[in-house]
Amino acid sequence: MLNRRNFIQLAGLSSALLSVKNISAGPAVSKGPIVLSTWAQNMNANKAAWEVLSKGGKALDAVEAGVMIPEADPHDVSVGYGGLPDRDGKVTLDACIMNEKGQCGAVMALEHIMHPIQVARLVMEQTPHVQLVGEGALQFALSKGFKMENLLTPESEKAWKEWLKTSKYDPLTIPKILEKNNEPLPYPWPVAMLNHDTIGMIALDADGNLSGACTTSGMAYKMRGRVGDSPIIGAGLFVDNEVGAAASTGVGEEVVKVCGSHTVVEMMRQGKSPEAACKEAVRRIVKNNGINAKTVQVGFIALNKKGEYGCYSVMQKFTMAIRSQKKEESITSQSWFK
Ligand code: SD4
Repeated sequence: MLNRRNFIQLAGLSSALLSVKNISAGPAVSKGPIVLSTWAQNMNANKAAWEVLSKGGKALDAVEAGVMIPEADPHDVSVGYGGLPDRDGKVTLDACIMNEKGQCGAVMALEHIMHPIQVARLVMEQTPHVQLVGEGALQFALSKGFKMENLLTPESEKAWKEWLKTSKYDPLTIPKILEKNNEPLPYPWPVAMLNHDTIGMIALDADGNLSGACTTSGMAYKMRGRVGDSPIIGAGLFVDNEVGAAASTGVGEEVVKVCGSHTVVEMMRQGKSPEAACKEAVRRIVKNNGINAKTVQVGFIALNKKGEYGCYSVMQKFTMAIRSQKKEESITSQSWFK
């Protein structure tokens, strides 16, 4: 299995190739189905989505199956099982899903359920609502036959107890660490690094339909009850089947403030390439944060109806995983701050 360092190195290589290609060939494009995910390590998740897409399956089923991989992976400390808890030691999950008809569902601050994305899909398909939160979301999940599980692994509990010694909530230290070490960080990663593995996945199927999913345990050691961008339609995820789809990762508060993924899709509607559309959302985040912008990491991924795709981030080292008929790779995003 590739470790994070290998992924990042691979990403660096691909990025060099891609940037050369982009100069002459315009936006990267895929003919036929394609799936994109935030972060290189989600190539595994793309693989599960590709199982569905390559057989002519629906983008909606593909993204659901795809994001269930990190949800069940105890080593992914930003999603589902093994996700780092809030400051009170509770693992609380945020997820949303959106289909080609503009239908969507979300759960926020859901506890004890391994696959929040499945619950989000049921909110979309079987309730008159779009969002269920906390206790109500849990009751709904249990009524649909989901089992309560302990999602706090011994490793994440240990990390939380270690964090309690200082209790300093500091999502903004990651970029500082990354800047200092111009190298991929060795495992085990510093806790601050662990805030950036949320999966946002968007896909185009063989019928030309788009769907997306986003799932996370949110920022590590957040306040109890805090909800980020990931389960918010228009922030962590947005799909408009006439235009394209987008998803985000990073400091959710900043994404919410600019309706990030919706902004990206609207920019594509106005004719921008996926990368340029992501860049415009990033520009607004940078503008909002003034001199502190360099301490905020946010990354966007985007895909349009033609199969063109791209990404862009505030800080360096954001990566995107791609799977299509021709490609299984990860690329490193262009970033506002070099
Ligand atoms: C949040 N956007 O809750 C998420 C955090 C994230 O990888 O992306 N983690 O704000």
